[in-house]
Amino acid sequence: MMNEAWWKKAVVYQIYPKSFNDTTGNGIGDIQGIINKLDYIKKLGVDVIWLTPVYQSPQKDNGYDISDYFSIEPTYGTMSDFEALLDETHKRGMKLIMDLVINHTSTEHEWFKQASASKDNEFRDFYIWKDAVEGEEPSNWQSKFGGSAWEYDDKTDQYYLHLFDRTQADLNWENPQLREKLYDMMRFWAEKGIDGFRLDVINLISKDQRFPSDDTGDGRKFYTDGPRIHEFLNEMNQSILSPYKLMTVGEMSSTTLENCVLYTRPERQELDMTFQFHHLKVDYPDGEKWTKAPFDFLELKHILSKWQTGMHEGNGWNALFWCNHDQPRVVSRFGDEDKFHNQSAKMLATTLHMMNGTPYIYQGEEIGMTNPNFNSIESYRDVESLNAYKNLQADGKSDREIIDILKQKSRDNARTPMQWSAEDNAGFTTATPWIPVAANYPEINVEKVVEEPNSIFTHYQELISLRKKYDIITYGDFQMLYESDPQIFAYTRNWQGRTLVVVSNFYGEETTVNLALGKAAHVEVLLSNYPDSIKPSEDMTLRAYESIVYYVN
Ligand code: TEU
Repeated sequence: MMNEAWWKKAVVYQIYPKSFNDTTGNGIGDIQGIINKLDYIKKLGVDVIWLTPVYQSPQKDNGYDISDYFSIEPTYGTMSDFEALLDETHKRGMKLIMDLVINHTSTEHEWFKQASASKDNEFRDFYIWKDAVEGEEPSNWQSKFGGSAWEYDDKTDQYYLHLFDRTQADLNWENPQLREKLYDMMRFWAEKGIDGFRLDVINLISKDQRFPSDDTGDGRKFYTDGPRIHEFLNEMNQSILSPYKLMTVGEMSSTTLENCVLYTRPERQELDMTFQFHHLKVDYPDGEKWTKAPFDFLELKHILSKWQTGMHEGNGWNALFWCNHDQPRVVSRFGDEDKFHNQSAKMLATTLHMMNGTPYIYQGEEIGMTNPNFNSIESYRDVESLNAYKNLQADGKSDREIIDILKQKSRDNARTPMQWSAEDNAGFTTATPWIPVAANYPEINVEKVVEEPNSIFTHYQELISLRKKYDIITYGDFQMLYESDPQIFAYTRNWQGRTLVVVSNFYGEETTVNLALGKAAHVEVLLSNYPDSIKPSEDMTLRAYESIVYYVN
């Protein structure tokens, strides 16, 4: 009998199909391309594949704008291609979870086409429609992609809500018929044999039904971790998630530790684990994403320590990640993509993977892919980034200033094609890719590193195998060390009398650390990103980005 919480020892690999591998020669990745690379993914040692949306979609938001939940976007392939992917994934002893976007649909979804046809249409109440207030938008809520969150529909003289792009209309979760339709759809995919779901911005589905204007912000306090969220998740769990034993990870926008404990405490039967983003906003001064700024290292440590201890003590469960399809490449953001590329990528991987939770590896992270550093707006594709470009121009920023901001913050940083080899277009496609390949692909690619003994890839393999071998990584507690040190990221994990000590130099300058472990019975170096790391001692020198895992038993 599979252990109920098998995912606590699992590692997940996230695939962004559009940029993974093109086999049809149209410059866009496809499902057959993923099938052709399953042996590579298996070699890494991961247990689960998270597939970002492949449902039919007009692709305004690269598939997070779904127009038909029951069919596959033809650009990616057919339903039989998907079924082959699922079968081939299972044959290799891996699981596959689907990305589920049920906070909103595309405005090209049949439900929305019906709903917007007339006020008395049977599907009208599947979405959120409001009259103008004093001739203006119903409230001052702002879209996360810029501008008002309300779009006027002149056919029926009402506004509809869209927390993201105007082509992504929010669903009305207050409507039980809508919820049942969504559960039926989830059952359709569960019956196909998928192993779980990643639930897109799932903590936004419950809105304050007064839809009041927010005189202190952009309205998010009236729909984030909303009034009925736990009720809805428990209902979904009872209807689908538990009956089909599906693994679930909820993407939680602007959430709190208290809520994530409630979302993931097993006895509450809501979700298995949650993504939160507070640690990925430490380079957003005053919460502002669209500005060029260094990251706040002490804040990063504080946040991660708070979530590690808080979720462990609350019996919740973290999804651990540095990057995904919405975030810049971690080696560019928190490491050194030039001089210490190899060491810093490994340091970041070790620092995250030895923590308490289920680690997620985003495609290309395992070979140290970097931001592409595009120099022209012509290279960008992301709807959020293109909106930001227009808004920053309107704010009077020069093109140079805006490009410098996009270089650091755009979601396209993670969406450049997977770098398979030094061949044209990094072996991703024989056509012109839908988005340019990063220029460093001849130096950073799978073919170059997959057999290299000291590569970033082999370091991830070793981290994954440590997680399988040592239960302390899964069940141990978490204690941050030297939390106020401006350079060192160090912590311990304790379990059943044993201790894991993880110490990293987060920067490129040497530093010293006092790691006197007292009369420890037996200390061994489990893993390091330097071949000759020494045993712990009083005034140890840590070299540039040196990161060591000690096991004390
Ligand atoms: O992301 C939620 C979200 O808010 C992200 O867009 C991200 O947090 C933001 O860009 C940071 O500035 C999910 C999906 O991951 C994203 O790709 C979709 O665009 C979004 O929801 C809407 O479905």
